[in-house]
Amino acid sequence: MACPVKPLQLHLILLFALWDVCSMINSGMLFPRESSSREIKELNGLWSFRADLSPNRNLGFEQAWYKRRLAETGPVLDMPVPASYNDITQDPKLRDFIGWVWYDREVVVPSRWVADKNIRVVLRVGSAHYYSVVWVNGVRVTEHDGGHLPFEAEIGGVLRGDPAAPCRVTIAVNNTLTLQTLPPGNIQYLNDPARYPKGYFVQNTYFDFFNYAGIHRSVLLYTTPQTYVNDVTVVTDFADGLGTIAYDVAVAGSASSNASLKVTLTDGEGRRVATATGPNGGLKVVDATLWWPYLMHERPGFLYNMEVCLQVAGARGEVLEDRYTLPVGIRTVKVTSTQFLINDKPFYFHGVNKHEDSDIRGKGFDWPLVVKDFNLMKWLGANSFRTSHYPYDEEILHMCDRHGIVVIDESPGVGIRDIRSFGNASLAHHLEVMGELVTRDKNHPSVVMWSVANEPASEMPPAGLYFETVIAHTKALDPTRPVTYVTNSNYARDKGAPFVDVICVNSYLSWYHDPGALDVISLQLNTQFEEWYGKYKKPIIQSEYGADVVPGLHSDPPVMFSEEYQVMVLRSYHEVFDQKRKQYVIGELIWNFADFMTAQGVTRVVGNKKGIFTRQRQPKAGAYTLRERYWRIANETGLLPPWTKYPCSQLRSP
Ligand code: BDP
Repeated sequence: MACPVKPLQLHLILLFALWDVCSMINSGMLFPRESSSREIKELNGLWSFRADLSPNRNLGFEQAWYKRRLAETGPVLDMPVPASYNDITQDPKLRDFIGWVWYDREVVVPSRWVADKNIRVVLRVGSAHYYSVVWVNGVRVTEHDGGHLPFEAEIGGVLRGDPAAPCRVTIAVNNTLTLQTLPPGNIQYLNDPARYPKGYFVQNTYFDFFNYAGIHRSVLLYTTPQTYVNDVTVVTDFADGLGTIAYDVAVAGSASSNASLKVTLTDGEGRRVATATGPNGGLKVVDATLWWPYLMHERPGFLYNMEVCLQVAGARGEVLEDRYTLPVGIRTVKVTSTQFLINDKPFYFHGVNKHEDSDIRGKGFDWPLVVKDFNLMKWLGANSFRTSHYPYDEEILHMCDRHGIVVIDESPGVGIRDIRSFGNASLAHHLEVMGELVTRDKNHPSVVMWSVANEPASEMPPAGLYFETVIAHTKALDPTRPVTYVTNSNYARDKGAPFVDVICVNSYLSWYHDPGALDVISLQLNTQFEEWYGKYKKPIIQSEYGADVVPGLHSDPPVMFSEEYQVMVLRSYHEVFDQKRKQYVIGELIWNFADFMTAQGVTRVVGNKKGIFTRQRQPKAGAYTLRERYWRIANETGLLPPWTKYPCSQLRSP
């Protein structure tokens, strides 16, 4: 007879397994937080700005604009940070500009930060699109390839070089895309002198959103001690009411080998619930409160606080400390051949696809917009969204953690459609981006799945090996979450589908296919699901569907672009979802939450109009259809707090 494993032994085995996982996940880039040992100074506001309009866009480097104040080398504009620069002025040249733009500003740095050699001063840029080079007082401190993830540099050494000098930060940003960037693009010179002026070029892209550029997220300075908490990784689990948090702390700095570490977990009321010592280990939480999605449980988004306290002895025997607090949600994610399980309970994604996009700001982070969008998602009864088609600001993920909004976290791998974008250089960059993304977002309980790409040319021969490699790499970085990419191709030719955990499929029936033919949706959607499931036996999310609406346009019988037509498309899809969600369809994400700006083209009327909200966040008729449905599903499947029970009498039909 097999020797029974006692519960305690089981937990130890589990914890050891989780520690292994923790140590596999990448290191670095903790979200900056204030603590007794860390200070933050935001550099948001007005910066000086100039686009380099020279023919080769290289004048700024040739004349070394970073060596002096930008205002001393030519005319400058006021430019808000964070914001895209494109829609800030009346100048069409700036809206459509391609090449280097230059930002600078001076910062008053507290003299204590410079005088105290035990302080590290870090300059952090939340994101700048696409390629950035950063100087402090004319010294190049870092550069970064990629438009949607943070980068930073320690600048204490530069500041101490001349403590009397003001701290001038210069950032040059270039939005040129190549076949090896993510997303890819290419510059095409139009050389016909009869049709185009000399040197005329355009940037071709293979994605459907405006290539907004500039410094899109917060720029800040933060401090840490010289020996500091460089990274924290947590992996959570639970069994029989006992929650487990396996943690791994990476310490950096000269005295890191002598550091001692204490980890303290507190609950929402600040009560201490578990402690541990050492750089890695496990916390056990008796009667753990789990992290649950919005509308799945009475208490969604529960977070503990895990404080890491690092101590080292200073030169004079004094104790030097670093403290960093990470919010932690205890939850598990699993996938079967027909279900997506959160905390071992089936989870159905009833949500949206979004963009970081709004009037004037473009892709610039904006708190009022973020909070409004969360209120709208809650109003709608949405429990999830996909970060189509690039990683969003980390503040948004913190909101998701706190509100229980589930996230499919997507890389900027959108529009990989040219065969040359499947080469080694592209692959190497894609792996690097997945590393940066997982490093940044690995601890967010709201993030339940990685999406490595959207609608790549997955039928092309190199796609199989390419995506097998990217997906395997992502799973090696984070074995705790499923991985997908979002497809739109014919299932029979999809080379990457064997490697994903969940099939995410986009389709625009009665729109791009059979325009106007609402009566084919049911049959075609049914065929789509049966074929994908029949071939791969994996759960399926309808990751995009929808129809453009010019708000206020009405037509009965419905015609394309009218509010009624969008409603009919949605209802036709919903009928099929309702049959298939009893089997293997695990979610539906509308395309799109709100109208958004695109490049100009004959199929776009001042942007993509498939939003259920306008770009100004006013509901179209489709929003009410979706709201009625999402609340009905939530009432059927969730355990709702009494105050969220949706009174059906208030539902408005279009
Ligand atoms: C899908 C793309 C999305 C587009 C959408 C559309 O994934 O980025 O915006 O089509 O055309 O295929 O509206």
